[in-house]
Amino acid sequence: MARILPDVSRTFAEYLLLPGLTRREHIPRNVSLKAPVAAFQRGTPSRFELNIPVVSASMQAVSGSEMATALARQGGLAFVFCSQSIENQAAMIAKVKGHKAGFVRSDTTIHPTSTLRELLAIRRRTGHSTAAVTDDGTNAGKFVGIITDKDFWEFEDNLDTPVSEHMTPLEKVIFGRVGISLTEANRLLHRHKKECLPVLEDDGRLNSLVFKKDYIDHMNNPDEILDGDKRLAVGAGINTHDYKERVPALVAAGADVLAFDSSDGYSEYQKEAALWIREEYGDKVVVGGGNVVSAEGFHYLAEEGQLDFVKVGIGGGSICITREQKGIGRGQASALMDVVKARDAYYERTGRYVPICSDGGLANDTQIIIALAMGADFVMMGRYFAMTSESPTPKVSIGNRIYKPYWGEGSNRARNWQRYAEEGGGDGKLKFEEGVDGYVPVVGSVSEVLGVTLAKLRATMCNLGALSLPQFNREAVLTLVSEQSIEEGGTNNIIRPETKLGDRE
Ligand code: MZP
Repeated sequence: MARILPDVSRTFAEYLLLPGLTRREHIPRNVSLKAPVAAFQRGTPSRFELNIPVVSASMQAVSGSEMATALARQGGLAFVFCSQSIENQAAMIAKVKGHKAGFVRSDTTIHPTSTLRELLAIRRRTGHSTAAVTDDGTNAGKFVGIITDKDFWEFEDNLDTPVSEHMTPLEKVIFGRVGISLTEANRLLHRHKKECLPVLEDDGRLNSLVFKKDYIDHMNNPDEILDGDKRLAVGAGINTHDYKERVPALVAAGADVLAFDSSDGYSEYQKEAALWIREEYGDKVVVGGGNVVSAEGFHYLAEEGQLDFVKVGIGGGSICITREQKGIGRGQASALMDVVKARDAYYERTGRYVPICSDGGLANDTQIIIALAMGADFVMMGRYFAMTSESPTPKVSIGNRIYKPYWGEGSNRARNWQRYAEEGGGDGKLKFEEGVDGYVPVVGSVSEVLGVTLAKLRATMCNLGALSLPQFNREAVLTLVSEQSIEEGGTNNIIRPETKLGDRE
């Protein structure tokens, strides 16, 4: 006979936190939001930590290189989507890695005989206004000059004249040599009042560029996550089909963390693939997986599959219709609490701590806070980031509001049949969808939305008397709420001016 769990499947919206004792030291400035991503043994540090407990979903409409750069700068991590060719995904990873704290590989490079018109076309493609000029037009060619928008007027100068006529030639350029430290490079920029410093090899070839703008960004983003070579950190989604080719390409491109992107990870495919990665790379690669919604699923992946972290959540995603289509899934709060309990017992028994990621279905800031209080080490979100200016989709105007398209990886649009392999029947043909295609309002930049969310998180942690996320989980006392108490929690019995459409919550 089928087994029926005694407890109802619950969602985050059904819980509230009770405040704990707030002491004088409990102020937002003192709160640490560090979160481990890689599994670790009791008493040893995690091999990879986030500075804020937030990652973006491995989805076409969410995580490209722009999202990855923005999120790493804030202290989080993006998982660049894997529903694309290995080459394209590796190129996106390499682009993020090009942001070496200060030293950037030029992506806007031109030949001296190319015209201003050609330069404008390249600039439009890359979105950058400074171009290095090299003898062969590549970013590893001999450096001959630099051209920025200060060197010509698009609507006054003859756009058919060559770049060489307008550029600042090598003789007049302040540059550095390979080996120069970032501090020295920034000092040169400061002293000579320059915006960009080319760094050249001994034989005069272009190595990299250092921008004043990046120095300012760095000073404004003290939480940014860098690898050992001072390059921004980036994650990548992987699947259980082409991992033997995809993983080596992503690792070579510099991916710091990998995560299996699967709607149901409790499978032999995922365990086998995870063990293959461990055998090939040992502890050098941080790899997580999922998704699971039960203690059994957690043990299978964390213990038998030796994964570094486990994602929890099936069917809760904003674009997900898995529960309707197949009748599988579980309320996100119940799933999370069961897995956290299993993880804590496993840690107690073995001394190995496996971080938990709560993935999908977080409808507002409060639910992010509740998920972390319940013991998620970090949260993964799609919709939240799809709404920002850094998601890879174009803005569209509907009525008098600006939106961006957002679609599930299991939708016809994404055609991510590797994530939902069985549904594809292996023949690449869609039998039924598990995700939908829709629009979300545009809300601002990653740093703007995270600024608000994290301010609320820090404030709640202070209310509970917690200065770190593990302490937040230990101190958390939650209560189930009735429908009436939810109503009581909103504004009630007053008249309010109309709320603006598209407000985030
Ligand atoms: P959300 O933040 O938009 O609510 O949910 C994002 C999560 O939904 C992703 O991280 C992934 O686990 C899941 N997802 C992505 N595509 C689908 C689908 O097409 C899906 N069903 O469920």
